[in-house]
Amino acid sequence: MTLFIIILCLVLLITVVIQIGKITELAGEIRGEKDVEFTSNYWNSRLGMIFMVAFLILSAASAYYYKNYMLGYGPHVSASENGVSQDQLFNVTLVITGIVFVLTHIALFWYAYKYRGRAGVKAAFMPHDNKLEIIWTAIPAVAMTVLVAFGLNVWNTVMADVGPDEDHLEIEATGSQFLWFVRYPGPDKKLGERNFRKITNLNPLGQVWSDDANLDDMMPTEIVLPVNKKVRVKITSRDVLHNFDLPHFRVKMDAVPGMPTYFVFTPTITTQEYRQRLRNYPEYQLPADASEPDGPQKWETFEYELACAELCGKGHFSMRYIVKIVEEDEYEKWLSEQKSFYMTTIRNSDEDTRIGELLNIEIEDRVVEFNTELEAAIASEDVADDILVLKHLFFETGSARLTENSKYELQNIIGALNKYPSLTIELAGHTDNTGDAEANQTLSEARANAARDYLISKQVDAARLTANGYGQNEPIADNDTEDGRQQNRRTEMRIISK
Ligand SMILES: [Cu+2]
Repeated sequence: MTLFIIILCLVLLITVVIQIGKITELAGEIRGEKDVEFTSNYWNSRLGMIFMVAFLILSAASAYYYKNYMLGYGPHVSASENGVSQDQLFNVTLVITGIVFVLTHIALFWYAYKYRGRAGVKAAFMPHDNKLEIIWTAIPAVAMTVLVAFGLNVWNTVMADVGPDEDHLEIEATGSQFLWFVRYPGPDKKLGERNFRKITNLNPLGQVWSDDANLDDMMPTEIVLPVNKKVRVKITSRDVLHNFDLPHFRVKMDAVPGMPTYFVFTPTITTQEYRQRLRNYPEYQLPADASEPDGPQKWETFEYELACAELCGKGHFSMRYIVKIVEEDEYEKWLSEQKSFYMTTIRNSDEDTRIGELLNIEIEDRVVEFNTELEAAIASEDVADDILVLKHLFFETGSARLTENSKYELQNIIGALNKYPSLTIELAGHTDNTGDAEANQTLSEARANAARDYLISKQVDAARLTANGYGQNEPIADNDTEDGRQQNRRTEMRIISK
């Protein structure tokens, strides 16, 4: 029924329009049709001229009004090296096409005005004109050639890869519905191998754990980069097409599933410097949050950002990632605080394919940990600080046989003795209180001696080493709990003289 009424309404509407047309025609005939047409032409051509002027003025005015918001103008100079030439190319194109835009619009409306239909004037008939054809083909051809040549030159510079031995930082960005995974290579400066078949909830990039290069890779929650350092971003996608877009650096590249792409750029303005630039413009002196007029201003809260510039699905908008450009020393500090993804998330989980293995990365961590404690002890005046528990020195159960992995801890002691030539130490063995006290005493002595013997076998001067067993007499924790007993079964390195 509703449909019928709608159709009926439409039919009536069309009839009314046709009738109005007929009446207008009739009225024209009565008044003299030609006169009506010429009057209409006269007004249309004049109104067209007014429209043209208003249109050109408003176009220019709006561009001027918003200039401090647009990339490449006002405070938004390019924050990367490559962006400077891209902005230049854009401006040259804008000037050339801008001139053509203004001239063609003036010509369009001027001709409509000048050659409007008038009484007693007939249109000229122009069958063909070679000269005109040549002119209006040659001018755009030359303009296009100039623009394309300039553009190709910029393209080749911007898209150049890093040289084989060029100093640069390589990171990886993987687009996924709907977030970015950004991976840093860790101290080995190598990104580990990936295999999409290994992707799980815990391992979103499908990192292959048998590849040592993966073990120190990090996945921070923001991108931090040092200023004036060349960065190569390896861009991949896990599902659909995404686009890696850093507008302030004029960096933009598709993230294509199964086909890694890259972009090389050098940031030149730190986040702090960029904020200071914005600060000079009234547009950025407004409160960042309108409901908090006394809160921080827009320039203070500015952050560079990574966006996805491909409409990749309904959560597309959420693919925002903060990018911070900082000075070199601040970057080094930030980097040293980042943790390996494998060590924090995968190690000893169900997905760890290397459980039970002592990894190089762990050995290195232990070296750092040991040396930090040692240096604190050397620097300290307090005698209590001179006792270092050897946390990674172990013996087989009930015996004085050193476990295989204990050699790394003993190696740390050798390193300390080499570094500090006047250092002499005591190796102190301790047990918990389970079993016979006398047996514990003997075991602790045997263990301390085993550690000492090992060091002597590695060319350490025996005069710098003493070994003593303390049995169960010096607990550092409660012997009533398993955790406490474990802490009490220990070997210490006691500094005798520094
Ligand atoms: Cu996306």
